Amino acid sequence: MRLKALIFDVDGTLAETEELHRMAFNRAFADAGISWYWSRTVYGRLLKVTGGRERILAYTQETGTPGIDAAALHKAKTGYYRQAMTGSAIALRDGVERLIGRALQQGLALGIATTTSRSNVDSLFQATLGLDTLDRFHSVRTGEDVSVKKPDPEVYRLVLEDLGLTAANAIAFEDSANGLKAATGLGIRTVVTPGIYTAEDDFAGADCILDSLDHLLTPQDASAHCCPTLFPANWH
Ligand code: XBP
Ligand code: MG
Repeated sequence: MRLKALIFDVDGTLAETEELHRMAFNRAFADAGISWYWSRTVYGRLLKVTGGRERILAYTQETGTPGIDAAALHKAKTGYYRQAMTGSAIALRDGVERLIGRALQQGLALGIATTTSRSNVDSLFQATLGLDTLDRFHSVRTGEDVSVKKPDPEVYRLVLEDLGLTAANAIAFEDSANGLKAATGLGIRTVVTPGIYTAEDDFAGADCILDSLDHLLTPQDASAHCCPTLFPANWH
């Protein structure tokens, strides 16, 4: 089936954002007078729970902490994340900008399928490619649009519906086992670029695992990395 769309996860795939998320969580805890601190080790484990509010709830249960208002804490965290993103020198992962440019050049549709909120997607684009680039995405679906977050495929289903396409027309880009499950749950072919927190995840079922999306942009590289069959011959 003809390739018509590329659908991107955000956190970990477009950019390594999880350290900013972690710092924002910790700042929200400190400001609320809660004595939690999520180290990298703890956060790496907690990332298996997708969604920031859900992650707070899971930790509340795990630690048996009384009196936690997960929704309020998560709202504060989102504010701190925006602030941190605004002042940060965050960079997109290798190959992301060129891949988006190539897709637009080739007339492919672009989608976003993420667990995070729309405001966090906006913050990242504001700090990197600009909101005008985000406007060129034909579908942006977030954790706020779904009743169940990844690994459930709902967010991908919404993006495909928006685009009026089937799974066979799209390729998804993910960095985590939860994201991979969400995309492949609908039969979408998936390229995985493992990130700092997901290197040890199980990526069985991925069509291609790359350390960088740069490899998709030159023919020799793509052949060497098992991707030539995913993209049309005129792709490079
Ligand atoms: C990433 C996540 C997100 C972020 C935090 O999942 O799980 O929850 O860690 O975002 P994916 P929020 O990359 O698979 O979409 O706090 O805004 O939920
Ligand atoms: Mg991700």
